[in-house]
Amino acid sequence: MAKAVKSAFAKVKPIAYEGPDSKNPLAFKHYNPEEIIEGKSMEDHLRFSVVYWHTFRNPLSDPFGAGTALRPWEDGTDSVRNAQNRVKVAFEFMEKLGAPYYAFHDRDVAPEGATLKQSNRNLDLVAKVLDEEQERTGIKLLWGTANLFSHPRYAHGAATSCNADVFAYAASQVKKAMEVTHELGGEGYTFWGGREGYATLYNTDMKRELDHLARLLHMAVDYKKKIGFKGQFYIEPKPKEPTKHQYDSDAAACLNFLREYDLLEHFKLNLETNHATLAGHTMAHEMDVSIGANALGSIDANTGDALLGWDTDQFPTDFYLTTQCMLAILKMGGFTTGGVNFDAKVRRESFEPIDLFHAHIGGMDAFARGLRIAAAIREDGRLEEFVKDRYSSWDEGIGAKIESGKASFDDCEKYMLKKGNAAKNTSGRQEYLENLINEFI
Ligand code: XUL
Ligand code: CO
Repeated sequence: MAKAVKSAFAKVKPIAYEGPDSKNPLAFKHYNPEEIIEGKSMEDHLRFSVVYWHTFRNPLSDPFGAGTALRPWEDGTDSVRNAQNRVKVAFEFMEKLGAPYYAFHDRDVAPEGATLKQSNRNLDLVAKVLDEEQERTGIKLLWGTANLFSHPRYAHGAATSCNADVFAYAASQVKKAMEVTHELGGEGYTFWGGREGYATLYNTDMKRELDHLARLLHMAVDYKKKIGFKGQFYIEPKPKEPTKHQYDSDAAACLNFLREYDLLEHFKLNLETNHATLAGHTMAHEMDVSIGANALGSIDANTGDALLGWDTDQFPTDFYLTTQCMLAILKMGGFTTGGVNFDAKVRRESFEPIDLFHAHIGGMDAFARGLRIAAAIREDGRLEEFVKDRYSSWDEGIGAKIESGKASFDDCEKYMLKKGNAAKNTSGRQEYLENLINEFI
């Protein structure tokens, strides 16, 4: 039985901003929540969120060995009581860290029961403690979601399963997860593809599976209206893992799917860095694609490893990456419902509870530094000016006529016959621009 833990992190004081010269590993060097940047506090720009699944449920196992995580507050059972106790530990951690938000899957916070009814009851019992702890600390729910991929029933997918009963189970699970997210005042609800994809086309009716996925999302849209949930729905792209081909493979594929099935007005995207790189894109690319469709909602902040080809979900520490993310977020005018959600895990070798603090402090500092750098680049203005200038031929003359739809093929030909040849190109100046960015890093 779990000991009623008074304090799981008794030796850790609330993490404070001590500035870039501090040598204290349990202090922020860059994240200064109240500091105003571009008219808004750092806290409001970044809206940091801790994920329940990696930070409190990941045993740190890998395909070659058992979990290494030392979590002294765990009693080793999958009981509701242990789950309720863990909630208190989680909130102590988040409170000391100073994270304003968290995110969870239904099955991270409460154990799965033998039946749907039991699972729902377990979730209610734990959600009660989540509610109390949110109330006590002021920490809010960024988004909730349902785990539709761990249980063996989901081996062939959930909404895209060949087994209609599995769809019905998944729909019931999403219904309950949405209700709990709503009760806890969640600002969003995420649909990550889980096992919605295929392992081989020999056994797959892809069109039928995609129709079913859209059906589940339409049901969710209807139910959202029914219960009056005002949070934002997100789709989270990922190209592979666990399936060979995930249907929500990247931002462009998700946007196309949402448009095709008349769902675009109801969803935004939750982009994850390691998913972008698995898809062969940079995070900046995925963010730009989404911003172009007015569909960037939130980000799962992590990073992969350049030498490992899988979803390592490491904490982000690279200032170039966080600068690019923050340039995109500032460009879109900031988050509304979304935030910087650390869908990241400590590595198997970092198994002590204190490593959870080091990891989050590093990620928060990296994003705070990225925010400062991005704001400085914007204030300097040379980067923006360069891009503006690069397209200046579109601001007048034939360019303006084409852009506004007032020029036909005939007009283009007439213009070019008279001019004889196109104006000379100018250099793209990539090296100059890379040097310019380095001035700020
Ligand atoms: C899996 C992943 C998920 C989603 C939520 O790669 O990113 O944790 O963020 O289901
Ligand atoms: Co994620």
